[in-house]
Amino acid sequence: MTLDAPEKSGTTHAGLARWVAEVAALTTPDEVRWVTGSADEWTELTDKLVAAGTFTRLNEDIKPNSFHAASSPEDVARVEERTFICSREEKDAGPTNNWMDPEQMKDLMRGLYQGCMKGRTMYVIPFVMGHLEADSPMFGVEITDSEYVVVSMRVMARCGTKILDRIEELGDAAKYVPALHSLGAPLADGEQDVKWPCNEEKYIVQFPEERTIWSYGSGYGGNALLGKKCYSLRIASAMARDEGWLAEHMLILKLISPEQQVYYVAAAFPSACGKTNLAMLKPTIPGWTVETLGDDIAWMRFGKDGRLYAVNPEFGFFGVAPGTNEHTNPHAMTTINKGNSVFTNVALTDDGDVWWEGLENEPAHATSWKGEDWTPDSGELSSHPNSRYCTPIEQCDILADEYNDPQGVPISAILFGGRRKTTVPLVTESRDWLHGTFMGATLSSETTAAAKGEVGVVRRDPMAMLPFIGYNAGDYFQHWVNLGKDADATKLPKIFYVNWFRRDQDGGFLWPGFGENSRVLKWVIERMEGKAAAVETPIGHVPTPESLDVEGLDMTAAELEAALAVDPEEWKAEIPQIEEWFAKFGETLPTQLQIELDGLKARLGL
Ligand code: GTP
Ligand code: SPV
Ligand code: MN
Repeated sequence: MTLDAPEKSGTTHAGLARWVAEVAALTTPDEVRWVTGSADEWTELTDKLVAAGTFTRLNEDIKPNSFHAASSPEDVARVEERTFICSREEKDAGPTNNWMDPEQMKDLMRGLYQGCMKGRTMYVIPFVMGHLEADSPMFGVEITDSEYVVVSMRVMARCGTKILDRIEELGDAAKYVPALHSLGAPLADGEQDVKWPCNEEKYIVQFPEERTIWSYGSGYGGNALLGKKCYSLRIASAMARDEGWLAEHMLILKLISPEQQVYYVAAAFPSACGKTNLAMLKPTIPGWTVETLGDDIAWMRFGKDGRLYAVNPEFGFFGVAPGTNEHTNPHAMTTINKGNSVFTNVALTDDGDVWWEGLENEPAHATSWKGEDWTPDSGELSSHPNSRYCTPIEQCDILADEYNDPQGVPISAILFGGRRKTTVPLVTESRDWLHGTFMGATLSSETTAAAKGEVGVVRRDPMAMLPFIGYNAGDYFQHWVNLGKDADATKLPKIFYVNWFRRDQDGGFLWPGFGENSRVLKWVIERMEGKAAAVETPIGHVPTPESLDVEGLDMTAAELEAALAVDPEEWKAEIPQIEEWFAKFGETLPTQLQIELDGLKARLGL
């Protein structure tokens, strides 16, 4: 889709015009600009960011039309403690979200927003998550005072005049999510701006009943690109509950077998746990091919044929940079090397390229994300562990054609997975939808640098959605249970639980991961086709060592056995943690999940 179109100085949509005027009156920017999505606008804004020192233009011969940015060291990740679900009643936010009364929150934030855009330009970004041609296009309008946000939004979502035109055509029938963002960094007359303006005080707030987002104080990714986590997961999950569909933190991939059979797989792993890598997997087993549909978010609705269809609402990848290289993710490398990308909090090399830990060709000298001299002997990371590339999805060389289909693709299998050093085997097949829902609801993972806070702590992260469920997580579990109850069981995706991150005694990964994960995908497909063997264990079906294709894999029989092992003692130790987790939900915990837990305990002899 080309988004070039003449600039608009306002809108004929009365409701939208009123909201923009109200926000401008409150925040007092110097100027209001309507984002068009044109190529000239991109050039103007990126030039402005270069002049401000926020962006460094990369070497045109290496990465054309691409930029390096370094954030304030205080603004490098999502801030879960500062994220709120402001439903009218506290119980509707549930035990896993921060909550405040919506009116109280608005009073507080109006105080913060008062005059907060002084000295800056206020940009109005009309956007749509998913396809403009969808039956009910999912519109949004983000107001922001950050050029970095405008540029990044243009990569991550379909934005601009074309979208506004459609909103105006639909008039009052156009439903859109108003999403207000400010850096919280007004400029006094003549005051020189800093490279990365933001505010120590941060609020990332969703009003699920009003379908509204207010964000303040951060310029970073998920806190500021409001179409992404705030809309497509937190607000959309509340819409999905009301309307009978699912908004999930999932990648979508297309898998083609040597027999040219096509399967679509969705997978939910917590932040920085391997979605982007699996989405662009380059299979190591002969004859199998993977194409990409999405790497972070899936919206799934039942089709007329009773199958669950998934759409990726995004337009770009906002991927973890460290660890990305020609071996782990060659297709991501091809995508970013085409240019038109923004790199945040990675190192800048002396020849005007970017570098990060794990990338090939380590430079002898670079400028670290902190702006300091860096050499391999510095003893410091050149890049923040949550540094990211922001790149257009249409540049992906293995993007599936179906990406452009507003109906989406029918999902055959859903994988849940997390980072666990112990206990959780490489892959486990659930018995049915309910058992799979139990696996998802009890999913656990070690925390990562994608959110502020301690890294490596095991926590429950249900369906990889802990920071993203826009309502009561107990009700969310019930929603999953209900969808399964109302569906034709033979058409539901089969649910599996994977763990690429199990360790041996020396702390090394037991499973080589990345392209080798194709072996697990093959087993998943063969299970569904009734072709692969499995052993029944208390937690579900796991592969027999012979049923997994390990041809050509450099792994001993003992290592494979360790990767697949289900140790009853480890699982017995897991039970009190699951009980403690479930106890949080009180009456909102679906009885079906309690029954699943009781069944697991019985099978473990407890
Ligand atoms: P978000 O964008 O934060 O939602 O994360 P994501 O789930 O897309 O994570 P991503 O694929 O970017 O992976 C994050 C980290 O996990 C990177 O450092 C990868 O190198 C590492 N990783 C991904 N897949 C594997 C794997 O199969 N094995 C191992 N050991 N590491 C992996
Ligand atoms: C995540 O944290 O899960 C991300 C990055 O995908 S962010 O957009 O910052 O949420
Ligand atoms: Mn994510």
